[in-house]
Amino acid sequence: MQRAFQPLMPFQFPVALLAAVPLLAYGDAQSALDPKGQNAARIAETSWVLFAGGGIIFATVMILSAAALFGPAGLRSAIGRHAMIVGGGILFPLVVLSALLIHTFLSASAIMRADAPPALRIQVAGELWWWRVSYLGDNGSTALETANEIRIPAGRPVEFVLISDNVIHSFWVPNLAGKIDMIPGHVNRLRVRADAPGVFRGQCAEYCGAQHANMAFHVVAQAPADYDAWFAAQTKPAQEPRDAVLQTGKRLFLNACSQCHAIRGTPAAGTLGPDLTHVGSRLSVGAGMLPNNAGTFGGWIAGNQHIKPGNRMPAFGGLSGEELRALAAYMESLQ
Ligand code: HEC
Ligand SMILES: [Cu+2]
Repeated sequence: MQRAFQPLMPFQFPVALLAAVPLLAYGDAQSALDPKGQNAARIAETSWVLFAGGGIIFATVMILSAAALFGPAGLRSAIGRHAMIVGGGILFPLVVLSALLIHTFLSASAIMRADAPPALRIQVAGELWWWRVSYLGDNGSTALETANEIRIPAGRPVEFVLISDNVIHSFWVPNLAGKIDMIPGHVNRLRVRADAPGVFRGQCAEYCGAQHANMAFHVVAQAPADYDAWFAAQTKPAQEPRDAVLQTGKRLFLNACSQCHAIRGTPAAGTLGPDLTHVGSRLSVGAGMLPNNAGTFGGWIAGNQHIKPGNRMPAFGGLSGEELRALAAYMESLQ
């Protein structure tokens, strides 16, 4: 009979263990066990309390079972007493589970409670398969739109306003907070405060279609003064092409790409894809998939359907090498 899962062969164990090593090494940029914000710290604490509680109970039950099976007759009859069954079987779980439940409720309500009005509201919309990021002004209108990267001032409370107009996504930056769904027709809010400057990776945590696993982003927490400087630079229109190659790139862009992408300061005003006004200043290309440089821009433009099959951008494989280089250089120049 065929079994769905064959047991691991002895030589496969070390291989499986080795495969887990990169996961551990990668752990700190995207790990719920390495909290870098208040909200995540509460969740990590709750996990450890539950883990320790479960561990102690498991060990106790195992020891009692061993004693009941193999212990001397006196011990075995002590374990079999009526009081032991009522105490260990009913009272103990009631008390311990209630205590753990209360602890969990208290930390959950501390996470939801807003201690101060947020310094900043950022709306994040789950798209297929990328993130539209809008910094909201005081009146709720968009002061700045960008994509796939969220910068926040460290030490300040930030509120994420999470929406979707397509399917359900889930917004998760494990180092900063718990995950929360982005539901069409519904607004969810998430409070986050990063303890210190740092770069954290976020990931869609609800299956949302073919490229769900490649729907990632970065949160960059900066010292407040650096954040203000970044924000001021981002609200400026795009840089004008400095030389002939970049001019060619811009012309090609306005012909082939502007129906889907916006670049402020040019006639390109499409909204179907990410805003590219300062795309060269971001950390990644393709929603966290590739590092950000001229080479990966070129690769993305010509081969994005190989890199991220099914995504909503057509591949431009028919461009000449020269055209592709000009477009990629133009993207890179948009700092
Ligand atoms: C039909 C609409 C459409 C057209 C036309 C289009 N794009 Fe895109 N583009 C998208 C979408 C949608 C994404 C997001 C894909 C994803 O990550 O799932 C995207 C992503 C990108 C990205 C990555 C942005 C980021 O933050 O990761 C770049 C760069 C880009 N496009 C450049 C171009 C260039 C250059 C052209 C013209 C040659 C072009 N696009 C034409 C829809 C389009
Ligand atoms: Cu998603």
